[in-house]
Amino acid sequence: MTPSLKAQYDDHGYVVVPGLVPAEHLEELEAACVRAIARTRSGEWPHRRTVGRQFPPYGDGDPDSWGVQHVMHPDLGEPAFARRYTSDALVSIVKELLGCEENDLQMELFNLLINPTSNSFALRWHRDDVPENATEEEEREALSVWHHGTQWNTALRKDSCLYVVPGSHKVPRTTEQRAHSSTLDPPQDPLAMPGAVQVTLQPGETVFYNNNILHCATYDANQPRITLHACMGEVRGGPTRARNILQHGLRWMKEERFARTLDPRGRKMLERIVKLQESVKGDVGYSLAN
Ligand SMILES: O=C(O)CCC(=O)C(=O)O
Repeated sequence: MTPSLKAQYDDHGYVVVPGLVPAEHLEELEAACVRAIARTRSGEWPHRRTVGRQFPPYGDGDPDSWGVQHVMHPDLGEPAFARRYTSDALVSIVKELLGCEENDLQMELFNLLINPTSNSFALRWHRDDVPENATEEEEREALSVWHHGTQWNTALRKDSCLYVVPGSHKVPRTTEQRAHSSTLDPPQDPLAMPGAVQVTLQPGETVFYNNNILHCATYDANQPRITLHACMGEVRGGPTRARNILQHGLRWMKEERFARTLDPRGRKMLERIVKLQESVKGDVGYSLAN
């Protein structure tokens, strides 16, 4: 018997799911992506991941970009992204993977991962919310906390950028894995990491992953990439998700004009993240150093 998606996700820390973008949504999503990417590359859209910066804050030091941030932002004017985020297909799979109800879900990040145009770039091995200098004990402790959220990449073009170490979301790094991930530099050869696999997505496929799985990525300036990159959490996570999510700067979500772009399900999800933002006092800081 094939294990359920949730069993695969829980065991390996990731699972690939085909066919979550219905054909009737594909055309409008593609068109929205093409416009958003063009505005980012021209410098008109300021919310972007800049080449040379691996994690937030991304700054604006390099004109070349490897990501478009905040694609549901009302200033971008692309409602196809929010429609996608709150679609039945996506919400039902997130509920299954998290084992929660729709009323628990909170709206989080929705970005695009793209190829840089002039400089190939890479991200070092990391877990999104556990620093690489954590001791083995600190790592064990951080990984023992249930994550209350899932992250995903949906490829609109074939995408082989992401590498993961299956099962590493549950266990601290071995001494050898630690040696491969202790540096702030991206790896020369990601497959030299013990246990690493390359995740290849065909257009339309989605990989859902626990973002504390050990992962890295390489971005080839000559290989077109258009990949939706998002996460959704559940309210039970409370403050445990705050830094990981709010470090990306989500104050714009509180504007009434954003709520007006959403369907009723989206508005409810938005209310829950706004509540989280309001419960956090002071600066959340950043999960990882650049
Ligand atoms: O490019 C990817 O697929 C992974 C991105 C990533 O690791 C991150 O945003 O932390």
